[in-house]
Amino acid sequence: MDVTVTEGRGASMPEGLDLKEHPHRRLNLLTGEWVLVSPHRTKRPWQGQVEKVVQPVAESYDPQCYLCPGNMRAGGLQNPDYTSTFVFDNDFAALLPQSSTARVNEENLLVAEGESGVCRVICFSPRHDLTLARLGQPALEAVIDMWCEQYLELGSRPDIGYVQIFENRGVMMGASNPHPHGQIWATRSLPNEILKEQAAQAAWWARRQETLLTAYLRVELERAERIVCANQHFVSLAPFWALWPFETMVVSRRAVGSMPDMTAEERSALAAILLETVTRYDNLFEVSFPYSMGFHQSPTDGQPHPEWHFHGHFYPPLLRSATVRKFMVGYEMLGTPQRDITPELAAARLREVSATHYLDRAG
Ligand code: H2U
Ligand code: ZN
Repeated sequence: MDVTVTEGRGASMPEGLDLKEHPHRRLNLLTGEWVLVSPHRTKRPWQGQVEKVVQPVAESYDPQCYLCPGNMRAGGLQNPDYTSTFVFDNDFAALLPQSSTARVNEENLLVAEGESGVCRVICFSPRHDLTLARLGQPALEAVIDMWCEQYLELGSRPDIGYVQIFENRGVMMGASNPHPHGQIWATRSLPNEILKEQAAQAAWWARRQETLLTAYLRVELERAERIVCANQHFVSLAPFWALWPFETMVVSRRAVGSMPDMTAEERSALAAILLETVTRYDNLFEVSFPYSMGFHQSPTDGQPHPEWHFHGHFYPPLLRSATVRKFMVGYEMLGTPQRDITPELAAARLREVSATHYLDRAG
């Protein structure tokens, strides 16, 4: 897909397209889907819903929390007195390992398939009051080690084709509890997003013997305008096709398929880039920044996946302040997702804020 870009403001439509000014659509290379960008629209007034400002919780232990060490869970089981990370099978799992995998097909009109899988909950820390942004490097490295173990354990099972690791952060994203935790859903079949990314990456690889994200990262590093932060092994950037206002993607510089394929140094650099990304998020509006995040890694379906390039997605809902969020409704449900603020502006905002957490700054 060729996109002609005209730099600067001078160009008048329809001959030139100024991505800073003119309505346009951008192609998501990973999914093959378009996103509508309306940069001229950022000044529209807002009289809609105002969200509550969420600050990190104060207590390091909450006797009512079902994730704190030693506490009773809603499912009736008691948590151990864990001191680092803690993983357990979700008491209200959306998937069950023993489900039938039979197919139903009535006249090619009513098509269904049994789905089996495993759902787990991961506590990142025994401390109730910490978020990913407040964990610190050693604790986050322990979380990464645990993500690796889970990916290997679940992924090695013949009935698991994909291991999705993710975190919902904040009430705005539907997180049920402020205690720092994430989830794993491991399924027999490949989830929708993975199928799309799989097809795009495989097509690119077949033609070029280079991963799609290796090529994409090269262009982004040359242009620099969408880079949020970077270290020796990872880059955090606002993707050209970002859909959420402050969406970012964390991409490994080396084309590794999954976390366990990373060297110890790379894993430690992954912890550092994740910490910096979420710290910059918190600093944007000086609140505990809500998001859904997760990692896209090689499927564990027993096939070779040279095309897969590890990356993480952060999808935060906040738009212009701590209290105004983006809704994916109307045209976005019925037509195409749309954004106002450009990814270039969002990346600049995230670069401008400090890499030191606002709660750690004196004064
Ligand atoms: P979220 O905050 O992202 O919703 O994750 C919490 C998960 O924890 C949720 O899937 C599970 C819920 O089913 N859970 C338990 O397994 N046991 C409990 O005691 C409460 C919540
Ligand atoms: Zn707790």
